[in-house]
Amino acid sequence: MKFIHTGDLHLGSKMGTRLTPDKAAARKAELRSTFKRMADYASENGCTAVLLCGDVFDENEPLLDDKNYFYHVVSTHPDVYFAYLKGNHDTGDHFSEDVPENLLTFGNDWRYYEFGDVRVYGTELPEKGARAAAARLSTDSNFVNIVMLHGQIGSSADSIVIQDYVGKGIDYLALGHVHSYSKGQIDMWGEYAYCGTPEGRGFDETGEKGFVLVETDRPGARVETRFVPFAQRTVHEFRVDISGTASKEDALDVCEEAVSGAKNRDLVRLLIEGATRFDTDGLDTALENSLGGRFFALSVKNLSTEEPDYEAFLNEVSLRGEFARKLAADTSLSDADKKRIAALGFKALAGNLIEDIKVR
Ligand SMILES: [Mn+2]
Repeated sequence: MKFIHTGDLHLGSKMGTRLTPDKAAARKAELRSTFKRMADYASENGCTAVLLCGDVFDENEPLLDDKNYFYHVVSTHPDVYFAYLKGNHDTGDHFSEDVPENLLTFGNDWRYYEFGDVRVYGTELPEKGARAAAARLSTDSNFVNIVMLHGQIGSSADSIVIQDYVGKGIDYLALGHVHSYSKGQIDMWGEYAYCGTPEGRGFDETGEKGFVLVETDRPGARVETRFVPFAQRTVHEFRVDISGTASKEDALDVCEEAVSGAKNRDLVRLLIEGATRFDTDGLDTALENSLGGRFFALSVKNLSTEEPDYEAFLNEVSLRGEFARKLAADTSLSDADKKRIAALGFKALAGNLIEDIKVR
């Protein structure tokens, strides 16, 4: 038997962080269609159920439009069950008047659904005292036991404490809440996993996104799981250290090279770091101009600092040389201060300080 483990869809998410309104709207639509594609996948691959581990909607009172979309997908895939456990973003009682027959829901105490030799358990954990729920769970070893929960793994009374689930006969603990895929072992029988969001919603939700395919009738294993990449676009974050570059043009090349692995359709955030001997003003704009058209969205942040090598000018017969010599001779200044002062001083001498002052 096959199950799709997903969650944290956050349907209705604004997607507005650093995306233009039209791109945010496009991503909203993609998020929806990824849910539909997942339902199609379940149908086409003979999955018994889609396990929705919370935060299906982004808001407690989702827009009617998002609700309708969700129910439409559920009711147009009658051959698949949708087991919907609420998370911390969709706690409101927003099930429609006539819930489709294939939509299975959970409540404040443990409930299970039986599919042949598989039982799928779940409960919606309270914000306070989530740990108490673990003690009330009992499973039947005659069944393959899948448990659904939404919450943060931790050690406090309000979190999911994995230790509490040891020896409970769980074959697979399907978790929602953390937006990236990860897995671990409960005990010698069972494993747990966070499925992550099916689509990165902003520049902070980086990496490969998809769902977990859970198979229960594999030879030699009660449960076999694998992460299936399924997102339409991937969000990347690249950190590039330009300390070793000799010029702005050089740094531009290094940055362009750093993002070359991202696909054209992806969302890319580029963080430029390090200390240079040259002024990097305008590097972010230059990159936005040269790469902006290539990606679905690009965000460049220049966090590098300029540390001019004033000592290189000590012998220069010029105003700059005089300035460097004065700086070098000043014993009241630390090395770091001298570099900072040099950065401003060289800029002033080159006539570029006015703009800097204006900005501040
Ligand atoms: Mn979430």
